[in-house]
Amino acid sequence: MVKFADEAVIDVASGKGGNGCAAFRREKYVPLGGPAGGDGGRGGDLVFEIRRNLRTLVHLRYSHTFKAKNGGDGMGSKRYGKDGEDCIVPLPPGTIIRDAETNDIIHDFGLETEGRFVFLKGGNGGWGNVHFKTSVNQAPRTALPGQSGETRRIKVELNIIADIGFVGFPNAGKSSLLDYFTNARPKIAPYPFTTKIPNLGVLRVDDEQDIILADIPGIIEGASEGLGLGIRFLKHISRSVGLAFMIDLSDDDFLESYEKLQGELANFSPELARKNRVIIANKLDIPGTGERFELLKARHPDLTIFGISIHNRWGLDAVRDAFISMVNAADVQPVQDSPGSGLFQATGPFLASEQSSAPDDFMKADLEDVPYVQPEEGDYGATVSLNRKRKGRRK
Ligand SMILES: Nc1nc2c(ncn2[C@@H]2O[C@H](COP(=O)(O)OP(=O)(O)OP(=O)(O)O)[C@@H](O)[C@H]2O)c(=O)[nH]1
Ligand SMILES: [Mg+2]
Repeated sequence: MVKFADEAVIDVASGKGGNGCAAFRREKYVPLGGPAGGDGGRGGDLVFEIRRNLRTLVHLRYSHTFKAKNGGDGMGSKRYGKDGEDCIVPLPPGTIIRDAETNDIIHDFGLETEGRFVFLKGGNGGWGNVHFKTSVNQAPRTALPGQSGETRRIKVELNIIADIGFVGFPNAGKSSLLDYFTNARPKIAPYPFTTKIPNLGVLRVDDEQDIILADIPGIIEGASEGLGLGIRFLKHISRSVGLAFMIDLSDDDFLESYEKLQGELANFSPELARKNRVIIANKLDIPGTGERFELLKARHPDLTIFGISIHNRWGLDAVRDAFISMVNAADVQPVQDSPGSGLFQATGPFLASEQSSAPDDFMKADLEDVPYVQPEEGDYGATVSLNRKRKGRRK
């Protein structure tokens, strides 16, 4: 697992143009050779480059200043200064650039997965005295200085682009589901707020497609007012194409969970609250949860509800298929235009007998030796476990 930086303040600067030169041609047998001072070279640009294989801002954490090279000065014999080299700052997709002082968004790279963006142009080189020769002034001594470059302090912010974000109360089994579907190994434990920073994992569909799943810390009622770990982590799923609401059927609050979670989401962002979703009712292996599952379905007849047990591996293939359909549907139509909840029809009743039963020692595996990173005060990020690049989507 990698400690993950999702914000950095950096100073960026483009290069200064080189100075023009004031010089004269001095050559044997060429009297009054005239002005021969060359122009200064252009200063380098400060360029942002989106690289799809980058996932973090960790490369901005330790070097804070990025400066393009200055242009070279012009020289005699009409030699021009060299152009300054551009400075390229690599950024992961999903990066937002803000002004460090005002916090205004300067540029949002959104879903762009590659491309270059010239942020600060280098200064032009100054003219050498060859440009100033006129009929009345045949020996100009004027040459212009190079234009200075620009400097700015900016805040670079990363919004993880997950395809599906998990939302749920603490202890519902979100991390367990991520562990089941992906190569990520988040900490799983029978107490609330086990997950303190978001975890990402890749669900491998086939050679052409991967789906990125995001497990974020549990939210509780009042999270939007700062209770629990708050809802700041919701920003990490704000660009996902769909949400999976995880409901713990062994929790006595199971019937109201969905509305409460939805309320917290709406307080964070109405757009997030409108995203396509499925409900996943977990822990069906616990006695008495079957009836609760029926009650939950009756309460939300218009929503897709899957009953699963991660311990017993029940119902998980259907969830996987739903994730794939949700992502594929979003590739065809923009998320904003799609209907909020009507995309998926309710599934048939959960039939335990149809599911393969697997040894329930799953999840009891020793996860203790997985390194766990405690976020520092005021510093939050995510763990990422993305071993495959995404291909063929979101070009
Ligand atoms: N009986 C049963 N327990 C489960 C199942 N899935 C997960 N659990 C248990 O539920 C507890 C919480 O699981 P986590 O995956 O850590 O839950 P979480 O939603 O990530 O919790 P936070 O990180 O605290 O928000 C663990 O003790 C799991 O072993 C299941 O299908 N059946
Ligand atoms: Mg967790």
